[in-house]
Amino acid sequence: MASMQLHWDIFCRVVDNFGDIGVCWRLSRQLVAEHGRQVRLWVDDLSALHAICPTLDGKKSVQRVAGVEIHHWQASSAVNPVFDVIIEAFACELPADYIAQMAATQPRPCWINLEYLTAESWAQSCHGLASPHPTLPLVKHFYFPGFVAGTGGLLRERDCVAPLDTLAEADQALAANQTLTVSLFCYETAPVGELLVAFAQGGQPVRCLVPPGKPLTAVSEVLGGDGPWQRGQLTVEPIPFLAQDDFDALLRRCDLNFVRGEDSFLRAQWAGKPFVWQIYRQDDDAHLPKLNAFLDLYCADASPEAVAVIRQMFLAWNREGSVGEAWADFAAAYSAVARHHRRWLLTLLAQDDLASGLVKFCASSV
Ligand code: TRH
Repeated sequence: MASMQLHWDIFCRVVDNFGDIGVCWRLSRQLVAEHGRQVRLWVDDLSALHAICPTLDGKKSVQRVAGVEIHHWQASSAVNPVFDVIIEAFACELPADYIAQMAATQPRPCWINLEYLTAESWAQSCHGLASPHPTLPLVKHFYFPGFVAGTGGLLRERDCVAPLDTLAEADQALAANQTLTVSLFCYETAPVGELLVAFAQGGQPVRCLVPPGKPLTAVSEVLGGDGPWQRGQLTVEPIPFLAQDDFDALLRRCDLNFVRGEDSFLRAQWAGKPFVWQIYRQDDDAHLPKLNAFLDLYCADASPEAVAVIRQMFLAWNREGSVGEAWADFAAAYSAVARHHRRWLLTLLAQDDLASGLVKFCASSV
């Protein structure tokens, strides 16, 4: 069966937060469920996986969940035998003895470095590049997720996007001046205080759902105490940290999602509703070109009205402008933003998804 590359190893080191494991967990499950692959997922921090997959037993070094064989990856872990495809997520560095075993295996395994998602154009030129090992007869390939042709596509499971006509119906229902339900998943550096004031003073009731961790800490610092809170037009409700599939369902139910990082950023797009992204901050503002590259793509075919309010809101939420002004304009243009988002989804849905692209890429690169 080696010729169909049945066996896949995915290695993940949790740098911080949940995005690294969030991506690897989705990819692992999809390879099993939609591509019939057998997947071992090696993760160095089981508690991060447990948070997004509560059925996992955080004390077991090996276990199977959703058809994925999950291993607690420790310095002492014996990783063998060598599998057909090896995914090194986000340059997490494979164990040296495993690399030596890979070099001694025939046929040679397909070795992929799965990169972070970026809309910057260099991702296209770097996608698929080969990097020969300096001393061993091995080649690693760089696989770049992306929004456009020539990249590795986006993680998208079958049926993760609701039919677009049902999304349009929800948008019309909202136009009747109902309460706007908002999820707030952000870093502590977001201008949360400004946003809450803008919600409270806005022209429409807002129900804001806040998960634990950085988002709730930021909200508690502004409003005091543990909540729930009520201020003017705004009610704020703390919610539990959800299993990943339940989090996705929450994004689909909300009218607007504030998301962050990489994985929730993409999920909010699949949810089909207007969203606002807080990008993971980098030294020397290196995150800003990445944010602008996404805005350029996302807004390329938008109406002038939608372009202006989306840019203003995303930039303000990333501390490049006033959130109060941005929110008033964004809220007023909600329907135009929602319509634009559905058109954007149509263009994304025309792409091959990342897991399918990866399966094809690996088959063709050995
Ligand atoms: O947690 P993050 O901030 O992760 C980040 C980014 O991936 C960033 O690019 C990376 O460099 C950094 O980590 C190290 O945000 P992200 O990417 O949105 O991941 C959050 C994950 O948590 C996502 O898979 C959704 C999941 N989640 C749940 O499963 N349940 C929940 O209740 C919530 C709030 C999130």
